[in-house]
Amino acid sequence: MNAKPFDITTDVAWCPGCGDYGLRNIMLDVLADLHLNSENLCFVSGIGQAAKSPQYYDVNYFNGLHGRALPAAVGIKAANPDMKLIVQSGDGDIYGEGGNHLIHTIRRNPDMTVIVHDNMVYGLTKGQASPTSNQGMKTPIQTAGVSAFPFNPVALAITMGATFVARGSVGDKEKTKEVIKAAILHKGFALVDVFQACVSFNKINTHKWYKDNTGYIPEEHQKNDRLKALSLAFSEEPFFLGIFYQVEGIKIFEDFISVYENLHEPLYKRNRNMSVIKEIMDQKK
Ligand SMILES: Cc1ncc(C[n+]2csc(CCOP(=O)(O)OP(=O)(O)O)c2C)c(N)n1
Ligand SMILES: [Mg+2]
Repeated sequence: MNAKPFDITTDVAWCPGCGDYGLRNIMLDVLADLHLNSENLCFVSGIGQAAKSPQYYDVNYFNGLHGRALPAAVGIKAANPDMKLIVQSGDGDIYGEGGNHLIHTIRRNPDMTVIVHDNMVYGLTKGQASPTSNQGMKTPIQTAGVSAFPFNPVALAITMGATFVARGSVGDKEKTKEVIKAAILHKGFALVDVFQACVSFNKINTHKWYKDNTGYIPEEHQKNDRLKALSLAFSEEPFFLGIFYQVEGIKIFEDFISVYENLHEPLYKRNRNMSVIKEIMDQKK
């Protein structure tokens, strides 16, 4: 018998010492503590080492194309608004290839939690720069050092109107667990950027680097103060951890879907009326 619900014994393709294990352990505790019903829970990811995470839990999941976790997640929400959705993927996947989807998914405020393994590198493809890589970092592709300045996911999410924005660090299991739990319980779009080391391909942002360069948001911070949240998001000394911004009671994506106005039954359960579909198609001939 497995020790924790949602745990499975399986071959894991991560390097020894990878921060992905730490986030996996955090997530197994979070899922157990929240007593989520596995039938109404779906994980979604894209491609990358981090994106393999859902394969290592005993859950329903959808593995999309690289960068395409969010459109798939929005589609699942539209077909079944009752589904609890957790997107878990990498910084390259969500902020790089999927960056445009992130911007526009935030604007819709779907009720889902997006957890990003932020190791500041493309791990799976062996160490190219990701959007969050430090300027100057040398990689097998960026041999003279990364010229672009880093993407700031927390500031972007606050600016776009995400209704919950936080950052955790795998190095602090207990506090990161609480942040992720709050994100999952939040109604609306929640982004949790999670700092973690890539021991094989990022020799700069090590476990020690994350420890030395992070600090918690002061307790007196009012989570609904958006401008203050934004100024905390710009800090790099330290990079703050905790909940930057949370606002409740904002209408969610699902509330705008007209087919649910008078009938709650999820679309996927409804019978298709083929004669109506045929009529529409015939009109287009
Ligand atoms: C369209 C497309 N472009 C590029 C790739 C190659 N590719 C696969 S994973 C990946 C980067 C993954 O980085 P990240 O999301 O940070 O995950 P990590 O491996 O670091 O956990 C890339 C570039 C791909 N699979 N598909
Ligand atoms: Mg990465």
